Amino acid sequence: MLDKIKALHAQIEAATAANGEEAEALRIKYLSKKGEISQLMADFRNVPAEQKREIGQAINELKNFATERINMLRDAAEAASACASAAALDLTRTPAPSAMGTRHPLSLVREEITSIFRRLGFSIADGPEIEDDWHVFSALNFAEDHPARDMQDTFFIGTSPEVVLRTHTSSVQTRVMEHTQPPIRIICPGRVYRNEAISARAHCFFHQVEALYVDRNVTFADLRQTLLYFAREMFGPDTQIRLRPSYFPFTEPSAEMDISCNLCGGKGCSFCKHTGWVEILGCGMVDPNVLSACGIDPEVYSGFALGMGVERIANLKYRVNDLRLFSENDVRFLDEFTAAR
Ligand code: 2NL
Repeated sequence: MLDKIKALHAQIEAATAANGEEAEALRIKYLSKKGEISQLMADFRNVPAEQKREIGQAINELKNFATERINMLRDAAEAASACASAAALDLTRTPAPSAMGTRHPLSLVREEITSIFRRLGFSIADGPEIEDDWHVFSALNFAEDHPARDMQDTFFIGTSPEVVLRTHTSSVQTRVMEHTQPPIRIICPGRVYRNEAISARAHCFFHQVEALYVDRNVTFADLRQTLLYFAREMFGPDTQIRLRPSYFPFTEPSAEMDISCNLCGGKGCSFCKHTGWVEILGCGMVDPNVLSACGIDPEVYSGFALGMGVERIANLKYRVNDLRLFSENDVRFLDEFTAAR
């Protein structure tokens, strides 16, 4: 019997397996219920008592050896076949395209506006969307009975003290002026809220970018040149601007800026209602009352400010004329901006 065990040991030591099936065949031949080693165990009953110890040990060792060796052959065969199929891969093939997200058009436009102003030395300022009456209205020279203070226009979320959702990002600028002495050169992008019924042309929230520059000797000429630079960076070097007198409580004098229609180049088309001009923003010299309210001496300093709606600029740049598209997040709409990413 010991000879048989030795012979099996030699056989198993010499065995090879080219693949998983051959390794499995070896397992069946030696280790299964009817395999050679099980057979030895069955014959073990007839071994004389004085040899049982020696032969029992030898069978056990053979079984352990066979298990280890056949497992090793199986693992090696599997690893080899994995390598072979990897070698069959074409590593130069173009990868399958994966779906990529897109930037939201309002983010694209906001970043374009802020980067133009950053090149002029403006830094970005941020502030709360939930505001108090003073930072949104009183500090900005709104009369006590101004219609914007009405529930019809403003979302009130608390009284005494009055807490509102900001209706413009000017509140960020009043906060900065309150705590900083000039020179101040800031740009304030952000979401603002108005109490309006939602339609293609109005929404209860929209996005604004406002700019503020306060220093000694800031003049309307500085404002005009800043506006011209902005318009040409944003809409192309041939863009013309014009300023029309207007009114805001917080600026004096105030103006609205038009640019030469970026669709027809100023010749007149249906987009500019055949005027050759389209309105893009409001601006003016900061009212001395606003500077005083924020603790800046209007006898020493002057400033200009401007504000624009991001949706309005996106409308001009991308011809999106229904405001609701910007907040519905329909992927068919958002996917149109893949190229602009
Ligand atoms: C518009 C017009 C404007 C301002 C915003 C401003 C801010 C301070 C002081 C004075 Cl702290 N003015 N901002 C000035 C003029 C116009 O926005 O049509 N926005 C969408």
